[in-house]
Amino acid sequence: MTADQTACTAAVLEETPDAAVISNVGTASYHLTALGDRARNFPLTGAMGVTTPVGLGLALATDEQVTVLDGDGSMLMSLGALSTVARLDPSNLVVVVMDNAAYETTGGQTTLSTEVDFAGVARDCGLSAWSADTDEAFREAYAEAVAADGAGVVVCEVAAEKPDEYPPLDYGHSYVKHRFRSEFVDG
Ligand SMILES: Cc1ncc(C[n+]2csc(CCOP(=O)(O)OP(=O)(O)O)c2C)c(N)n1
Ligand SMILES: [Mg+2]
Repeated sequence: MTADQTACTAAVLEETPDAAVISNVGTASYHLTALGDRARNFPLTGAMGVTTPVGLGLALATDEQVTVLDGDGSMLMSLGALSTVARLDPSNLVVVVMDNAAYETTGGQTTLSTEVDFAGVARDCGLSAWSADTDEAFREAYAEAVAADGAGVVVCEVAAEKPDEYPPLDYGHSYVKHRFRSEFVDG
């Protein structure tokens, strides 16, 4: 069974409407952007593998809710970041791993996520972790992770697909950066 990435991304925005949302390059950012423009969205448009580290840095710099929408390929690339998240353990950080078992953005090549228990790794690092493979289970797990003490990881098994339609990021990346930054520094 797999959850629907659009529905789960929408659930994040419904459960935590004011959250800063850092989304992985590609599919995760397409799903987020498809739900509308938001100054508190930070869609990464370059390197994969840094989504969770960027979210961790932000969570340490603000008391507000920070939610990462990572991909399985990106998470595999920086798996060690989970041990740093556990050590620093900001309770305003939730890392969601949208696990579609593929590098969907670059053509759907299979990843090794089927060999890796992300929730188990997160727990071994000392984090609270949840797994979900339906929209309802994801919403419940996400709400629990937000409410829990300490940082949390929610692994969501999703179908490998892009949203039907999503607006292009037709403004510059530096505009996104400055708009996002002003929310936390100047806002
Ligand atoms: C450091 C780096 N390596 C490779 C790429 C090319 N690339 C962009 S998205 C992507 C796939 C990402 O896979 P995953 O994190 O599982 O996200 P999905 O596309 O499945 O949502 C790749 C290989 C990149 N942008 N940056
Ligand atoms: Mg993937």
